[in-house]
Amino acid sequence: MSFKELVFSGVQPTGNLHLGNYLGAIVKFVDLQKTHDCIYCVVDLHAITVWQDPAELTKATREVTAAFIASGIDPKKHIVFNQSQVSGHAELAWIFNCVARLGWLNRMTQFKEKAGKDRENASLGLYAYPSLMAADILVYRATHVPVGEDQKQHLELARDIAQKFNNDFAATISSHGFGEAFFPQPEPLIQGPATRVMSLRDGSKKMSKSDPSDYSRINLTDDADSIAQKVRKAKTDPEPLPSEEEGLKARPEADNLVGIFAALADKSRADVLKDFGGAQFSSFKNALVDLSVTKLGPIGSEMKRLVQDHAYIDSVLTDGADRARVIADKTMNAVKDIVGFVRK
Ligand code: AQP
Repeated sequence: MSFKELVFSGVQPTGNLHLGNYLGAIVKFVDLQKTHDCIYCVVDLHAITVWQDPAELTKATREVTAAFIASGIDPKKHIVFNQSQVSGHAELAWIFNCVARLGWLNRMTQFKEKAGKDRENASLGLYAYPSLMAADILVYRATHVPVGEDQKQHLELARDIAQKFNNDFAATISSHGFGEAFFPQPEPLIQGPATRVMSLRDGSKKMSKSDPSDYSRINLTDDADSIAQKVRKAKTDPEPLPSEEEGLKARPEADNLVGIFAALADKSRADVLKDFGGAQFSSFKNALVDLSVTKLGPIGSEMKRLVQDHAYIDSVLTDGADRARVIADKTMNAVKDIVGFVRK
């Protein structure tokens, strides 16, 4: 069965939107607008799987929306909204909780990392997070999902859930005229030189919103001075840059900075090394500061301007939610018929 191509992805409103979120996800969101219909969601239901201060959650929701728009996402041509305004996400997630197996969720490494040692005290929502993520995608029957490398396992789970739903309900899917499969197998789009941007302080750790050190990440709202300071303080090793990619192996910090440069300049790592092979980090870092400030500066300024305009941002989210709901409701009506729920 073929499905109409549709892109879906989400970003959590949990503060400190950083270069990893930008290069791993948002840049790709912007690109995909040229070729696909796209739905981009501020996933506030995901955010509350760990405690969020309500006022901060509201602020961060507007900030992520502003980041989308400032980066070049067009909320008129595509759909931008916050998850909690479309109840189909939570409804479908419950049905998927009854399709997914405990054994599948037990294998999720992100839960293990985020719950840490105090697993008994983690929220049930944090455990069920990947089932909600499957619902986010599949409530639109989306076929393509641009994400960073860290979301690969969750995407695989979404595919397993879609497959099991299609198998478990094969008879009613067919009798209601949906052919052999109701849900598509969503494809992860994990491409380019920066699918996993690492911490500037430790090349073995992912750049992350929750890292206590602000020097570990470049925030989208950082000004030119902060960007310069963070890049100049970024951990490196004593060797000059290699001329070939092979030479980046076993040099995680060098690999990370070259990958960031490549992604910002829209080049390959190999091309960056053609220009900087043999250079000392001091001169490479100067070039990286210039490039980062040129690329991120205008986005940060536009974000700061947009977040002040609550009325505009909230109208984008409400308008997007109205349009998303039309698609989600259609899916939910079909799912309810397939599962056997009585409805109006
Ligand atoms: N370091 C990264 N490199 C590349 N892509 C990344 N993404 C996140 N970090 C990196 C991608 O950004 C998108 C949105 O992420 P999210 O907001 O849903 O949540 P996250 O992955 O939990 O972000 P953080 O910074 O890692 O938060 P904490 O600190 O809470 O764990 C996703 O597509 C993600 O892959």
